[in-house]
Amino acid sequence: MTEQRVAIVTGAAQGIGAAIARELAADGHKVVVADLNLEGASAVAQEIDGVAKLLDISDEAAVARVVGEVVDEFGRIDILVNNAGLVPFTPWEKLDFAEWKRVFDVNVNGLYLMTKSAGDVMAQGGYGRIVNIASNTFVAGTPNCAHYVATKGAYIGFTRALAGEIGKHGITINAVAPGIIASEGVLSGPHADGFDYVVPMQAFARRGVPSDIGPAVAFLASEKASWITGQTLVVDGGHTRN
Ligand code: NAD
Ligand code: 4PL
Repeated sequence: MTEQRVAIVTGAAQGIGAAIARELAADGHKVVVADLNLEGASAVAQEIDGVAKLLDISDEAAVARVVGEVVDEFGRIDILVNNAGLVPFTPWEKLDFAEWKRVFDVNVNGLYLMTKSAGDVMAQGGYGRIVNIASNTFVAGTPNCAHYVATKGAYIGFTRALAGEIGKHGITINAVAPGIIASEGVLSGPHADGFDYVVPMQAFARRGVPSDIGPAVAFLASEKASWITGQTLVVDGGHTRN
């Protein structure tokens, strides 16, 4: 059994984030389930003996407050999974500057705020595992969400760049790039039609589900992955091969 670690998973009230939270809890970690949706976060936290926190990752003061509360309660942060994000469906003709900025504010600015705040705590402890949830849309060039794909490219660039700066603190930072996954968010919107043309390109003829992503994240968040940093692992059932 490895040491119990303290993990924060953002956007963990549902979908891929909830599956990641369950996987980290199964590995024996204490998981902070952080989300805009406190009710959903509380349900997941209760199930895995974790802690729920109301959090908007794009709100600088809220991020500082939640990270401070976690440090007060547990004395450390070992694992950060930057999963929370907006998954819009916006054809280019409809993509105005307000929509562009809305998605960047959450996906990119939220990534910065969480990593800066929790990463500073990890640096003090001399150990850390950061896993950023990108997307295989960066590889596939998926249409109808150019702003979203641009933010996911930012995750991959940020992961590559920061790895070299925070290794000296014992921190690794990697990205996981899922393919289309039947999360609550995707199933409730027009991205759900994407399965019809993506599934035939995969190596396996079924829809990806959130529990297909959790194990890859948990591995990169484990002590075993100590020699892996700055990398992006595509987890998409073989949809793309890069
Ligand atoms: P989802 O929409 O089902 O769930 C997202 C969760 O994030 C929700 O609980 C929501 O409340 C929360 N959230 C949104 N904005 C937030 C904010 N500002 N602060 C805190 N929490 C916030 O999404 P999902 O499909 O599970 O996707 C999760 C992550 O996985 C996203 O980063 C997404 O880009 C990525 N991803 C999803 C897919 C897919 O096909 N579902 C594929 C590749 C990558
Ligand atoms: C292949 O990340 O990876 C749709 C919606 N299709 O959010 C994604 C694919 C979507 C994806 C994604």
